[in-house]
Amino acid sequence: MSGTNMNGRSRRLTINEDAQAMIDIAQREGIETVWDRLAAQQPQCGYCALGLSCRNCAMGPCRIDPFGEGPQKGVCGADADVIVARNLGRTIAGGSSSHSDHGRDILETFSSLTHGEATCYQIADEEKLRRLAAEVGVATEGRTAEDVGADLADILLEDYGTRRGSLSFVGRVPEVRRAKWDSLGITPRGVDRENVEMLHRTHMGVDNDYVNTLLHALRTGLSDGWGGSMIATELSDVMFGTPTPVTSEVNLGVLRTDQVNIAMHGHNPMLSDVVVAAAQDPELVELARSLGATGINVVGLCCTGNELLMRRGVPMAGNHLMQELVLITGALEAMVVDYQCIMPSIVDVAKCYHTKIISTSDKAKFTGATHVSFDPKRGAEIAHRIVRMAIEAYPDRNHDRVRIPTKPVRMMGGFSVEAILGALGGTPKPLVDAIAAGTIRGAVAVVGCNNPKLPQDLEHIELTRRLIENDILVLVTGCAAVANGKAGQMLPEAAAMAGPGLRSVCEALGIPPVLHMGSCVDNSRVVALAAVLADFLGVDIDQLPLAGAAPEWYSEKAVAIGSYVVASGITTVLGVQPAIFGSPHVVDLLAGGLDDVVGAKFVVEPDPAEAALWIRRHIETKRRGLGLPFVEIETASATEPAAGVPVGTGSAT
Ligand code: BF8
Ligand code: SF4
Repeated sequence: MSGTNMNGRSRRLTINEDAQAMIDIAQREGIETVWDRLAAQQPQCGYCALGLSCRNCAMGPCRIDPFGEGPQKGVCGADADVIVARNLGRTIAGGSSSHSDHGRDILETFSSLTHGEATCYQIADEEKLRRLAAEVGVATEGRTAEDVGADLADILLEDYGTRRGSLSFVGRVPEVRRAKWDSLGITPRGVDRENVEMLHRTHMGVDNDYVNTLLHALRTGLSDGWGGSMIATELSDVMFGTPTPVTSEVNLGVLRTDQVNIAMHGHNPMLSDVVVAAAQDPELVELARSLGATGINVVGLCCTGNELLMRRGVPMAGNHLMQELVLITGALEAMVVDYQCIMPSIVDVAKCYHTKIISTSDKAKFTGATHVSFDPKRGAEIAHRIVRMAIEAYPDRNHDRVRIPTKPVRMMGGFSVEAILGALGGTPKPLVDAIAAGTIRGAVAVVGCNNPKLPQDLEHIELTRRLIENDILVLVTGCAAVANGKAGQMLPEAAAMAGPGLRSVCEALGIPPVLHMGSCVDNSRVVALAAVLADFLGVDIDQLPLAGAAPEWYSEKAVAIGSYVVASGITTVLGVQPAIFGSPHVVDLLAGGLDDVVGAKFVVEPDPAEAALWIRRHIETKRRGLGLPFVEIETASATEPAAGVPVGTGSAT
């Protein structure tokens, strides 16, 4: 659309036509984006990339020389192992806390709702509410949904503290796995407790044994996956509805030239859901018309976009690296944000247009943005105000600068565990039978972010393509799901891209070979599904032919997810190297020794072809272990991480 090629730079940065067009415009018009800033940061700090720098106290900052010539200990005496383990522990606590605090916000609103406050929210799935309540021991017979919900909320609020021996949803974990966690001392007790303890242990002079620190890091991750994130997912389902299959559209083509466009960016559905409702208010639609627009178009970005797509079929503008580029369309009246993964730079990009950046969480203010403090108890009223602000910006739009570069692609979402089991007739048996027969070899969760160090979406798409064509079912969440959607891999017709076995199953059920399970907190659905399959077969999760992959991860939250997925027994392949390679001992533990204790480990493989081969081999090994028919996969080359120069950290510019 721009007619310019800019020496092919944009084609190296992203595989998507919509993003390429916007990057070309940004470059032509001198608008700075994430890729420019990544280039300006080169060379990035090698000590930090290896995890070898520490600034946990004022005797530092310290660094360890990876070549053995300079200092081998920090001022306090901490060596490479201690420093790398502490840094990783704090990273996991950062990610786990983010998901869990999001979960707490949902939980507190749910609690208010059961006490007759927060009246703009409802109990949308009472059946699920009663099921969850019964699961954690709340009496349900003859009681109102509100009374049951109030007791459920109290129990889950206690899960954040330390009153209980272990988290409520740990009861979903197969007994044999729980016993493993108990013997390692990593059963998560309280959500806040594990995170606070991680910060305590990593203060100078506390936990100076890297193995001990890393075990607690796993427990901290588990408090996210089976705690904060799971609470966020389950109560969002209760309040907003448990997702069922739904078709929508994705990429920048979802914006409308003749409508007020509002992008919802961030994570928490409490805000985005009421904004979607307000945008349908006839009074506000009429206001938009009176100002020359034909209507109001709400679109999603990142994980709150996934929440809206999964439950409401709201179209998706894009994933992480699209947040600046969507502004460059000139077609957005407002970008409304809550928290997490929102680049501060959006305020500067928006200044080049008429677009309002509206921040809403008192935890997440952006200098230069308009702040509208969101209070769930006045959710509907505040959402109206926000939509009105967007509409009032429409007359300021410069229509000559509106550039919507592509037509949208259709995609299907809505595959909650309940929806997947529903599609199978209410039991995992058909899926287990298909896996046992080898029609489907196994399943892989491909999750996580975009990272500007890699060509946007390339790894997600290529890894997924290779897995489905080899009859491996792919489950996706977060920004990965958006990548697959843009590539057309998430439609029932995409069954044609799958191998003959997976194709036949998808065609029989009318489902895509790549199932969208939701936002990043919804990775809790992935581990819950794994637990259901393991229980059905009477085995532990690590025996199942499963794997995880985070090909383009960037966020602390992704590290927390990886840690609970691995601790739950699912080996996970990372496409970007984590900052641990300064300690060969830590690498050996995470990429090797862990397998002996939790039955899973981390693998780093940036090449999607190699990653797919490694995963296929892993899945066939698990099949063999279960006594199922297996095939020998031609051996993949170097796949396990080894200490050395980090990969996946160079600039793609
Ligand atoms: O929680 S996948 S870039 S938006 S961290 Fe962020 Fe990564 Fe996207 Fe959602 Ni998840
Ligand atoms: Fe240096 Fe130790 Fe302080 Fe870290 S904790 S900054 S290694 S003295």
